[in-house]
Amino acid sequence: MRHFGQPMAAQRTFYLTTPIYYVNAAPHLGHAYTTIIADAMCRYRRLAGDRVYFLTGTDEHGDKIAQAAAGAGEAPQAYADRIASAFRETWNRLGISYDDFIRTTEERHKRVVQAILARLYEAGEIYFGKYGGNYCFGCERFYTDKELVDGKCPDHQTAPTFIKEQNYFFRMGRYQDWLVRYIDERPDLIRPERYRNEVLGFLREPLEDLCISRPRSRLQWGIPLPFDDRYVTYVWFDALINYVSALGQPGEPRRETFWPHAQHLIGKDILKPHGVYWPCMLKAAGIPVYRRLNVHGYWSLGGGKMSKSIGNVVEALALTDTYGHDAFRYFLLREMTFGLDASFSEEALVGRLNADLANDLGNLVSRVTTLIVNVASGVLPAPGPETPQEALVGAALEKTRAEVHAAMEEFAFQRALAAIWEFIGVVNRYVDGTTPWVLARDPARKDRLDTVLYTLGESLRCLSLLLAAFLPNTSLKIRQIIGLGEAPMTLADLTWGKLAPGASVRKAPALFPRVEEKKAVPAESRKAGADRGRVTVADFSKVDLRVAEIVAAEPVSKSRKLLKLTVKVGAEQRIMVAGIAEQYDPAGLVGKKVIVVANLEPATLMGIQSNGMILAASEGGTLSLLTLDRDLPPGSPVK
Ligand code: ME8
Repeated sequence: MRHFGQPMAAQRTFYLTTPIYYVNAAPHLGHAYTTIIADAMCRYRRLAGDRVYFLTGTDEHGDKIAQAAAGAGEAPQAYADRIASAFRETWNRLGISYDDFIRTTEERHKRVVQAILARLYEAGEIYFGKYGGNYCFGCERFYTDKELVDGKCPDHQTAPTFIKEQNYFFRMGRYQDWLVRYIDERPDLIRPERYRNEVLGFLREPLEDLCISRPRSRLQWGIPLPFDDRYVTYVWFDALINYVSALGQPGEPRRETFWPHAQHLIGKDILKPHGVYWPCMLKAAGIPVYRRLNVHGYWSLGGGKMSKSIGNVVEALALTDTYGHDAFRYFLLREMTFGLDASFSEEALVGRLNADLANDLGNLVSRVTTLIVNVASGVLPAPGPETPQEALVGAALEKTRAEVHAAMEEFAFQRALAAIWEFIGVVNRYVDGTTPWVLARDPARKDRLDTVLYTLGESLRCLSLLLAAFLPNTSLKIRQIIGLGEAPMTLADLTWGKLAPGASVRKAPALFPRVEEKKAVPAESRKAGADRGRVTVADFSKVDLRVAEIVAAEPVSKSRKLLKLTVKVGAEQRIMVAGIAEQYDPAGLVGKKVIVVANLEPATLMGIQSNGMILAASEGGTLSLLTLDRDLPPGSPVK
């Protein structure tokens, strides 16, 4: 049976675009980032019930494409066809749910560009003139002296070329005052704030007219001007128009539906064309301005030890095949704060994979499904009476749902994921706190056990929905494990209690197998316990605290409280006996990283020699193991 809990919010129309990427280079990490976050956003909006159109594509005209084709010994069109297919194939492989892929060499695009040019020319918005200026071919635009840093383009670190020729110009300068006012009145037009300020900064300088053409004698590879076929249009005037040309001519249904509901997503490198040229072009052409420009920062390649092999951004993108598309997506979405720069390294990716995906999420799914299969034969029981413990999980879900929603309004993917991981933490603690494996031993507590198992199954259903936009493959796997398969879902189903009792639950294969770090054990940890051994109570600094990984855990026979744990501290393995059996399921402990006292005198407990002590906090009978909030190898010292 389907439930219709909450009324759907009014349907919104959402048109999201990525930049159209130049075909002079293979798809790389930077392109993948923009496209992946666009995909996550569109999936989220579709789940919210919005009418969504997601556009990406390729920018195929201009000097640098012509040069790249010549360098490859190919005709420009054949070259552009080949690279455009590489982009499309990459997005298909990564599961990008784009609705349309526009290429600037398509007729549908050229028609709209020429129509807009003709209209602007007739309206006197375009004139023929002479101009000399400093031109950066990397950016395909002129730079003012003020914008150059030490005489070089700040993005490409190359000296510009002085170009002086007769060309057509768009009277952009006319729109300066209008644009400043337009942005002033709309605090949300350009986000995050820093980029809005940057655009207003550009507009404090006099806005010059925009050169929009190249003589064909110098550049053949472009769209001919409808009013002078000795010229082709210059790259930005061609490229920016893709955002409307993909929707068709005015009057066509798609154009009428989705324009001006456009939100553009770009990297900070192309802020000026999108924040200044494009609104002026739209205004002059009598087309309403887009709704919002969302600007993200730049990835740089970090120099981690594992990453020696990553010399460039294309190799960085190849890691998506090594570690899986969902793990790669998770890293990009979680690691970069939208709007700021971030550093990419294989180590950081593996760290997040192990800590957040294998440990927090993967262990939760495997614990819960193993429990339901082992103690309820894989059939989700109907819940018995609820207690405050269940209410906490329900409240956490509500909070997460609201936080994800607020974060997604801001393109703050990192905040959305952090909120979802808080929910995962709440459910993991709920398992630890309710100890279902203990309840299962007592037939008199079956009602309580049923409530706990139902709560856990329902938590997985909610999690599959929360994760759907971000980790689509993982979300589907979880839904299959809890018997929901590919049944349609919407965010309106994110209310507690919708999973029908009786659902059949399967044991989950590991969603994210841990990746062994290839890193050498830090030198310091190899001498664990050796020369820091003289511990006195007064001299805390002599207590040798280390990160340790639990590799095996089993109950100690005849003891209610003790578990025998095998832990890895640096390169060595040790046995430690810990009084945590009433609070922790042995199977759920494997793979956890904990903090241990490594230089404690050995002690014998129930006949087992314990070589160290595992640290836990406790209050009112509740124990909580000390774990790491960021992954580090076993043996790492704690200071
Ligand atoms: O500029 N970090 O195309 P392009 C983050 N054709 N994002 C990055 C990145 C990095 N290191 N490197 C690239 C063009 N990007 C024009 C656009 S739009 C009408 C025309 C991403 O192939 C980011 O989205 O140089 C950036 O804006 C875009 O790729 C530039 O792609």
